[in-house]
Amino acid sequence: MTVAEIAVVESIANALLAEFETQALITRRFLERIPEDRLTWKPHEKSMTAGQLGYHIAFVPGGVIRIVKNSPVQAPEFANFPQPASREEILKTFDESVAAVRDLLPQFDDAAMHETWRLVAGEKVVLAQPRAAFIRDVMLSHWYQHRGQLSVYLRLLNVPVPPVGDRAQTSRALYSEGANSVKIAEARRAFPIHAPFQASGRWLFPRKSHLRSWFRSRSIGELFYVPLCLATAALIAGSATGLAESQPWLQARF
Ligand code: NI
Repeated sequence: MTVAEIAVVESIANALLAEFETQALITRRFLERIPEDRLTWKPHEKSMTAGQLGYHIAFVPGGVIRIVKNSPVQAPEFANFPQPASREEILKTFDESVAAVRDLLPQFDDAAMHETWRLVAGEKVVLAQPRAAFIRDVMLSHWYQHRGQLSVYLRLLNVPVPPVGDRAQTSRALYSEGANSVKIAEARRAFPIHAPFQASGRWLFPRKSHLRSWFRSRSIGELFYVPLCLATAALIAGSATGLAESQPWLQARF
């Protein structure tokens, strides 16, 4: 089955989960870098503190997936941004969030995803949209917006901002968590055939870790393709340099 075919037959929940899994790995690296001693720092008086922002990012996926279970639901207190006491508290909340998404998201079939989900305040409907659209908007798009916000906080605090496109690490982590067809498709999409060179920024000698991830995310067919390319290059080089005349093994037989 090709990647395109997998995408076509994939349920809405699985497609959202595959994206979430990839992005959760990246997001955790951002949260891990929030300095423990700057949790109450904020860039502007109207801004959240670094701790509040980290906690919000950690809580959002689990909070969203729990709230969409039933419909209608009473609107929670949106302006409630708890101040965590430690980075550990943020990471623990984040891991609980990820576990909740993995557990609850696959329980929604496509019919449930198309159902109109309603948020109410008393009798008044404040939001009504397909369940999938709410998950997409608030669990993912809104989450990315806050991760971008956190990257500015980290920059202002002189903390190196983690890369969001470290494909080698993403691919490696997907594999270490056990491969299934969705994860393999994701890893291969995230880590194309030229990636070790591109990711390393070194076109002749890519980093070992990038090569390893590349190797793990290849199909058997692609693994045959590389020696075939090398052999073809040797044949062309052999005939171009005249080496083929003295080395019969370099003579192409078509
Ligand atoms: Ni928010």
